[in-house]
Amino acid sequence: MKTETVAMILAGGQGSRLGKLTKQIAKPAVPFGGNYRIIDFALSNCANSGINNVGVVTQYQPLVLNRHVGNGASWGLNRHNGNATILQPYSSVDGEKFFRGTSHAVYQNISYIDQQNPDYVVILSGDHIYKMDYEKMLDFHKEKAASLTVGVMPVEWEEASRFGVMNTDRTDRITEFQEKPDEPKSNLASMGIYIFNWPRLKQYLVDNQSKNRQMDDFGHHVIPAYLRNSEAVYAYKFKGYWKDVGTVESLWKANMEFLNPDHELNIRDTDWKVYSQNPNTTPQFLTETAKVKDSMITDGCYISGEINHSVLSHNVKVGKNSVVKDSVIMSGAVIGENVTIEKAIIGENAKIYDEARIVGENGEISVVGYEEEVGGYKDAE
Ligand code: ADQ
Ligand code: ADP
Repeated sequence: MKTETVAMILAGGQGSRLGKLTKQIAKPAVPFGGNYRIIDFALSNCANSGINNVGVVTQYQPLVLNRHVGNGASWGLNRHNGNATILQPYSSVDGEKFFRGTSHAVYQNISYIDQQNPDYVVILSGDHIYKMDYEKMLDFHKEKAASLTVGVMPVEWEEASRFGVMNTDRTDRITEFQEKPDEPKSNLASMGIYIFNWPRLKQYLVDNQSKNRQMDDFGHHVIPAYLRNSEAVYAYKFKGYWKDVGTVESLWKANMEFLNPDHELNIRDTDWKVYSQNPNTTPQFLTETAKVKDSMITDGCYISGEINHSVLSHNVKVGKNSVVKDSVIMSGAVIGENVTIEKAIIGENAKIYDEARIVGENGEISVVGYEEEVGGYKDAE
């Protein structure tokens, strides 16, 4: 059977910059915006762009991610002969197990892609919050007769060294590319979103592997090799909201922006829905002492305290006289009575005991990790 396009979502990064939040959970599986997990945005984009064959490449702490993604039915990916497939590292004959970098992870999954015999492969990251029609990017790719198209956006100059940056000519052809340079020559950044002609990419990955040349990372190796060989590499300019939520600050900020009813992302748009796999839980319940404003409260929550400008995921409990402000509380967290939480992120299933105070200060966000416990007997020393 012939499939025109296969998407590969890279969801294996450790997310070490999120610290305690990703100790036991892969970054793309981290809850976001109350109802969602980060990877829902990429999965929904695939479904909405008509790409139904999606490989999700995992590596680090994939259990929650596997359970969440399943076969992709929650995103409608199981229609039209498609589905989502979780791709985990396996031991090969030469004993190689873990994916070394982004393109090496694709190299290890050549057989999955080949089974579908596609013309194009769309490479995506599992940790970005955005809505994007990949079909429009594919149209651009075809129009330009490109070998590789990179999704790009201008970023602040101060931020540019965190990204792959490039210069283009008047036809949007990329003439120069630097991966995370100390001294960026441009602020036009790669979003880490690529469309490749599959037969050509496969040739690069296989040939260089057999010649033992480094071809493990898209930004460091594959794009520079394409440019050296004068492949047709083009930049597709994306306009809209896009955020890499790889740090505590960016994750907190993106959640706060999400609370804005006039947010550019417009999650209430019925033409481009963001889907998720939701737990079957009870309706939220606000007791007579609850005070809630300017907040997202998800199913299963049980609130007796005060919630102001905050995002609460599923099944969060907040006890009497507790105040939660400008914060993100992830699924299953239990907050006792007389607790103060402000400018903080509370990880999944964390337990915050009575009287605890968790307040981000001096521009820092206070973080309680996945399943971490704060207060109670621990403070009694
Ligand atoms: P980074 O985001 O720093 O830069 P990287 O850490 O390589 O790139 O991760 C990209 C994605 O792949 C992440 O979602 C990560 O979780 C995942 N990933 C990393 N290693 C993996 C592996 N071995 N197996 C599976 N998944 C893996 C990239 C580009 C830059 C660009 C930015 C935009 O290299 O040029 O500017 O993305 O965010
Ligand atoms: P961060 O930069 O916050 O650590 P990323 O998800 O971007 O988050 O991943 C960073 C790097 O960690 C990637 O280059 C990736 O190859 C590497 N990495 C991914 N998984 C593991 C792992 N299981 N052990 C060690 N390093 C890993």
